[in-house]
Amino acid sequence: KDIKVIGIPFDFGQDHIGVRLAPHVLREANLIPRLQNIVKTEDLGDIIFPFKLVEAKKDKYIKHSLGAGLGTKAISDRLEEEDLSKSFLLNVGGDHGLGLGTIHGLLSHHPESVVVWADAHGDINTPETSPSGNFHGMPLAFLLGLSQHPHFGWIRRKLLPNKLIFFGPRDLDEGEKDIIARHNIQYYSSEDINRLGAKEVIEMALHKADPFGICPIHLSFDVDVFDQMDIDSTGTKVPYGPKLEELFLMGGVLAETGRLKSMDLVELNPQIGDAASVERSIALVLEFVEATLGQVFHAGKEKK
Ligand code: DIR
Ligand code: MN
Ligand code: MN
Ligand code: MN
Repeated sequence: KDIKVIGIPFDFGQDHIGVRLAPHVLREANLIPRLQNIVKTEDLGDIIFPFKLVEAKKDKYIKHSLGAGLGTKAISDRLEEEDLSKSFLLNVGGDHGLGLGTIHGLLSHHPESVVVWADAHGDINTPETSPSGNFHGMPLAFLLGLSQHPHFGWIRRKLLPNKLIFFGPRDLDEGEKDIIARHNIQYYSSEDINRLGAKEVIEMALHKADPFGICPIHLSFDVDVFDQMDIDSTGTKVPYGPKLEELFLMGGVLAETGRLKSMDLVELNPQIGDAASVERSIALVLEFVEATLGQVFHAGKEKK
């Protein structure tokens, strides 16, 4: 078992280009050596998006729709061809729009995956319900097959709504609330988590999504799930997040299952905040990854 890290400087999902720098700054902050301390780690480099400049005009409903469509397809294709049978995959974004690509690609390896979407937001707007037109608020609508768009005609796999778990949302748009209710998607707000405890919440959620405890788990971690007091360097901060220790506990419980296979780390933007808060944000993100992956490999060792 080892770790593979791939940088995904995807920024078509929103308007702050700083998110594309996150893979670089995290490597500068010793992401790879810190993972090496846990287990053998291979850096696969970055996925390159060479078509940044081809899109000039804005789509009626999705900003940068051509970049978002081609970019997520490139991500999915890249992950599909990667040998992941013996590896934990860490996808370092980039904005959360990339989750369509990573999860679509991962579904080719593990079609029955459970996805834990840790986020202050729902990211399940359709182009019609989106108040912003930002694609990073829509990837789940495409993954669940609730949206069609010419630039996303390549999508051929679906995540089932009962395999999706929202952890920590507290800023949902009206259309998103409808979609979540209509599809009966498991939803645990930061209030639920602080009241019931992260361990209880995530164990209950996993049991409902996968009663036999056999499905691989993917964690799609938007750093804005942290309370805005804990993280400054991200584009859409929201107050009243889960406590820090509850989020670390969630990562730990997923790791302890022995089935956590992959993780997206998205929306860190080193162009937001002053130097000190950028440094603090990077440190927190690294600490979370290190703690969670440390437990993935620790738990694995004990089982063997
Ligand atoms: C909002 C914000 N729901 C939208 N979404 C964000 O634009 O669709 N997701 N910031 O991370
Ligand atoms: Mn913006
Ligand atoms: Mn998100
Ligand atoms: Mn978010």
